Amino acid sequence: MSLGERNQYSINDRYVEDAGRVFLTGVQALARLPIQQLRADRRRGLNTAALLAGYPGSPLAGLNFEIENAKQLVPDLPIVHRPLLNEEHGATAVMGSQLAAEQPDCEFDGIAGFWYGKAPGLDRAGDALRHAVFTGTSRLGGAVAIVGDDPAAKSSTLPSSSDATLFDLHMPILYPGDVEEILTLGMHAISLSRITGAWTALKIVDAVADGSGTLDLGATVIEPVVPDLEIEGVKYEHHPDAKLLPPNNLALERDLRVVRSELVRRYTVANKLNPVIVNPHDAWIGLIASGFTYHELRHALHSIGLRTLDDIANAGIRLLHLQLPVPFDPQNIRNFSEGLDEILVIEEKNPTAEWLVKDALYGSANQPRVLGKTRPDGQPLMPSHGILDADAIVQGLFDRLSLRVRDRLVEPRKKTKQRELIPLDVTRSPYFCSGCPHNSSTKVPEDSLIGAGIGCHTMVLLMDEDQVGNIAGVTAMGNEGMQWVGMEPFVERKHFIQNIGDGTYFHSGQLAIASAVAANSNITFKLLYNGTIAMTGGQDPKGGLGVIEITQIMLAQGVEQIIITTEDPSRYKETDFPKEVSVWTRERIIEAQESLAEVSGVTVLIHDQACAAQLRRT
Ligand SMILES: Cc1ncc(C[n+]2csc(CCOP(=O)(O)OP(=O)(O)O)c2C)c(N)n1
Ligand code: SF4
Repeated sequence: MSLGERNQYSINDRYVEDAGRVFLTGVQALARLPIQQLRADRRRGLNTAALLAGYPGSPLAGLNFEIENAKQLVPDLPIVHRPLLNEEHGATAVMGSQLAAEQPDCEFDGIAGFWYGKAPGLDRAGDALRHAVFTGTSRLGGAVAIVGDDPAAKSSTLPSSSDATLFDLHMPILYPGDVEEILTLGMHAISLSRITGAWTALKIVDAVADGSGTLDLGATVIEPVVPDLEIEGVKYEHHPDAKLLPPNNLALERDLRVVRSELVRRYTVANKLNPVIVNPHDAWIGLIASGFTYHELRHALHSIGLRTLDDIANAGIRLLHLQLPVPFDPQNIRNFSEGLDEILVIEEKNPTAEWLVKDALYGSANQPRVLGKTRPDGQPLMPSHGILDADAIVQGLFDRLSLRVRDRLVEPRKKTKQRELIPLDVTRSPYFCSGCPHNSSTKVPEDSLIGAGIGCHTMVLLMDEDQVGNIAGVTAMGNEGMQWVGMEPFVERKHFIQNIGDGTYFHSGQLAIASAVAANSNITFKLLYNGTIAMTGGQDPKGGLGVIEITQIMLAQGVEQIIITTEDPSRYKETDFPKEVSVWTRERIIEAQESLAEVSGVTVLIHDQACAAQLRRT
């Protein structure tokens, strides 16, 4: 039924309905996934539940908010959302959801577990996820890591692509390229995890998370094919096992590398997850791409005149769409390569698939030339940095195709010449919101050396030294101040000021303060207490505490002295604090830092002022 044919359409249909056309963003499709899975389970007579856990400040553009919205619309479904203090805690909670099904008092047949986080969260949670992967998943539960990649670093300190990390974590990667594929591949991710006992990963790039589309829900229903599960004469069924000491952990390793990975291969083949889209009998070149990059490749082909699948076939191109790019079936690649002169692998950042293709073909007769990041003469072909969109793909693609079918191609459109910019009297770089507490809190005494922290206040990197001090750069979240521990013994300067947001403090930063005490460091942490995880959309920090409680923890950890600066000192009573803590008006923030710099050891300035954007929202 089309949207127009319906008498009424409600935006809630995207979560409530099971059939018909709905409009969804990528993030909404992710929030719909557990609903769709539990409904499919109920149709099969299964009494399953779902757990979603992660760090709310590591959202895929507000996934945590969307999960809450979706949950409320389906009160009949047992969906539990547990935003936690940081990413590794979320990963371990999802591991627990798989262990729950092994307990005799478990109330459900299985729990579908979803971990969510951005690429830095994946890096951070690596150890926790590795433990969860070894432990494995339950037959009617399943565990999926939803990983947000930001290849152009639009909202991150570093550009990211998680393929190599996920590969190393032994997680098969399913890579959707649009909203519909989020649902189909998301359903496969759960099914694959249940059948094989392996954790699976859904790689979501920002363009797909932020994208949107209207789709027919019927097209997202999958009927998974269960492959042959017999290994060494026995039908395999994984039982999650977290007794991770020898000899059990070694048995689990064998099981993971030998058995579960083989079942993943069989599932991929049985469910035709890596289809050959175009296969002309006279193909001379093969193109391989995945997810968002596959769709961008199709745009690039379109822009040089190969608009339809027939055009592509007539140019002698064989086209492979890897929906599960890692690990793929080597035989699949060997079949694909038959009769080809050349294979071009188009993937962002690391040449992970390119290496796997070469590995699959190594030693086979008449193997085609495999290209990806470089041309045969070693010159760059496909960029290994930044975002790999159609514009970035098209020239290299055109050059390779021109070798044989130049007459069928249209010259790539030259980039329009950059228009000359008229110089303005005023230039404006990104800046804090009006009324932002960081306007006051980032003021520093002259000649200070400052560590920037993660959060809105990272923008000090873009600001004048006169205003925010000499910035020594930024660290990974939770490591604030540790760069000074490594610098301090080797420089004449005796003191350092480190900015740290309260969201970061509760996530992991409090350990950095304890580490600085352990290292006898001479440092002032400036805790920018704005009451929210502001930069990622204004989430509540989980495990958050008030200023008074924080001062108690810090003093117990060995912090020497604390000054609280605030616009309203009457907020606190003198009796709230011991003698090491004092409350000053925010106008004295520079004097406060000068005073703390005179104290040897670790000192803290807590700037207590709410996020202005959050105040406007509430
Ligand atoms: C390990 C990790 N997880 C998540 C993020 C995403 N992230 C970027 S900024 C930020 C917010 C930090 O909040 P807070 O420390 O309170 O500073 P504010 O934005 O409020 O100034 C987060 C969570 C990250 N960079 N690293
Ligand atoms: S969102 Fe809040 S903390 Fe971030 S710049 Fe705006 S007012 Fe400041």
